[in-house]
Amino acid sequence: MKRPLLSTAMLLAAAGGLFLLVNTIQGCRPKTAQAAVGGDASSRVYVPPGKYDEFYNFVSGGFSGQMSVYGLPSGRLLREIPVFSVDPESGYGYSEETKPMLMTTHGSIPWDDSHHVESSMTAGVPDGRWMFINGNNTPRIALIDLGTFRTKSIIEIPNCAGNHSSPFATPNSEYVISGTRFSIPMGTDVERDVPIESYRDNFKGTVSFIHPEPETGKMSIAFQIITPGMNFDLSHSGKGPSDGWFFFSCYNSEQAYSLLEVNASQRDKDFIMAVNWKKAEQYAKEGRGRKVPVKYYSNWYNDETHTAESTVMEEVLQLDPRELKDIIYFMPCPKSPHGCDVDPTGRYIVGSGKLAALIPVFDFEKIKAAIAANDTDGDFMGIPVLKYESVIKGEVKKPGLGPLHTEFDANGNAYTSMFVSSEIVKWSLETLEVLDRVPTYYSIGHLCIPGGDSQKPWGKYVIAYNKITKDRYLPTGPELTQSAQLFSIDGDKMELLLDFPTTGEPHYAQAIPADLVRPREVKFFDINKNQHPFVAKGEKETKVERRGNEVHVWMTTIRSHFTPDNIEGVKIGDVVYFHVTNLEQDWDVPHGFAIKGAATAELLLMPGETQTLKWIPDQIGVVPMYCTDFCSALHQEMQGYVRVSPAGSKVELKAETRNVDAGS
Ligand code: RUQ
Ligand code: CUA
Repeated sequence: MKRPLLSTAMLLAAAGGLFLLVNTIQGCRPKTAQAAVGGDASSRVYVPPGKYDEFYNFVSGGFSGQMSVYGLPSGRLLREIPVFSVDPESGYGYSEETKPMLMTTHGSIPWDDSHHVESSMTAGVPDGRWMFINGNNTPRIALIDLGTFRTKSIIEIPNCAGNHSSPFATPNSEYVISGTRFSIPMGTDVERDVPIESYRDNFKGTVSFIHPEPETGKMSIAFQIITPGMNFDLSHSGKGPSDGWFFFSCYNSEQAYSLLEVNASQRDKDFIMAVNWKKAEQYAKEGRGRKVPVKYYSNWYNDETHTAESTVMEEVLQLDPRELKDIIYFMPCPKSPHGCDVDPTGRYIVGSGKLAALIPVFDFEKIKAAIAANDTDGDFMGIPVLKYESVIKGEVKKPGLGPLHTEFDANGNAYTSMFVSSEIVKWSLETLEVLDRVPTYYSIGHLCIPGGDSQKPWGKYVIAYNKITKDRYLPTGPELTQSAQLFSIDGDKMELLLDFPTTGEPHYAQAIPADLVRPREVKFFDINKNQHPFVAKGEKETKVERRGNEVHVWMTTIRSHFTPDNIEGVKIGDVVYFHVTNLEQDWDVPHGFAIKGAATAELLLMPGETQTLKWIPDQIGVVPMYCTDFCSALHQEMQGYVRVSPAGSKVELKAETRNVDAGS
């Protein structure tokens, strides 16, 4: 009896000591999450039922190829927008109308690795009109219309491989850009079929300037600048005094083509590339480029025909900076820079060297002066390299380990994500002094402040997009959730308020006030403006028609029936196209369309919209179809049948909806 008592006392003493010890250790390590969250954190992110969030947060879905939309500060997931991915819920990428959106020179590519979300801007401020997002793997840029929260256009980028340095925008969305991550040999088949070890001689990079048409959102490539072979990583446009310029981080100035981990980490400094795009644009207009044959797709969704159109482009205009000597300059930047961020005033450019122990801040005034004075340190592959000392404002010393990305508030502060030391570091743009640091859980990649890469940061929050969640959530097997963290930046000290899970690995994001988006919101599509070639604008226009082995059904939905809902005369060997129009003209009344054995997706039809599901019947019998969206009290009655007969059957093709009089 005594022993246990003694043991308990000893245990208590030991536990007390351990507690003290742990507390002491925590003094010089990241605090625990509990210690870091203030008592009122929950009320500061709480959005009561029925109330709206203040900000939309548009977050890349990483390797899921989509973009997701959250409300802030609640962190509630509002929508996943399929972009480079197919979506069985809405039929995006599966319906006949949306298939062209995913067309590329490699055929239909229904997946990509999407990294960076960028706002369309007017006068350097996000305008709530569009979001852009890049596809890394099969180089593409997509434009999402914030009226419909749908992908409006996608352009493929030729002469590009790994479209990572993308799709950052100029202050009036004149251009969004694409910088190639991988340099590659370009040109004819013979010019491209070269030994990998001829990298230095044959491999080139490109940065492309893509113009989104303001009225339609259609995208085309205005011009493409050829660069020495290396890797472009990230970029941002100049603004204010540096408007007309674009800045790209470049690594692998070693021009390695194998084991880059080692071979591309040799030099102390790589580069930030400064591009005078106004000059380049002028040269392009003056015809000083070269039109080079190359195929690429530009896909655009027409909201009136409710159908995507693909245009195959045949050439691109290239500018060669070895001839047009004043369009690009290199600035040395330590070491393997990743993020390339421009402060709200447009004067300072921050390069974040993944392997650097400091953060260089470049001064655009000095860059201009260095260019004017030809203050160079020789050249790199024929491109002038400005002297580091001449273009630098200064360096942030000992910021942390593994700086990746920087965002800004409206008060002259910068916030840099530190991947290796897993923290956000706040520093002053004026003094370059570190002001505050806060741990992230864990290994932050990107970060985002509402408006934080524009001329008008709204501030309030910084959101960390983390690479590792480890022990933060209930485990879900080998794959743990991806996650973000919301911090308040209202005070001098950053304060952790909330963790929230994300879909796919989040990279960059944009957060903008909901008030900017809401005036353009589309509640439904006007059926009178529906120009779909197979629209039925009322039940009287529904019909069924055979064209060889194709059967076309003009079908309508309205609470709570399909017209027609009995179809006979379909035969094995037929290909059936259900062209379904939702006749509703009210907000939030979609209908679904599903048929047994459908191999791809359902259709989820918004009011006033027409979409087409292609169906190849493969079994004889009577096949049910039904509405998948609980649209009304009689939703479960919203159904129908298609009779499928053997090939060569004499059953006549007919379609009807029968009203059986209860009295008869
Ligand atoms: S990159 S961390 Cu595309 Cu920084 Cu994601
Ligand atoms: Cu229509 Cu359920």
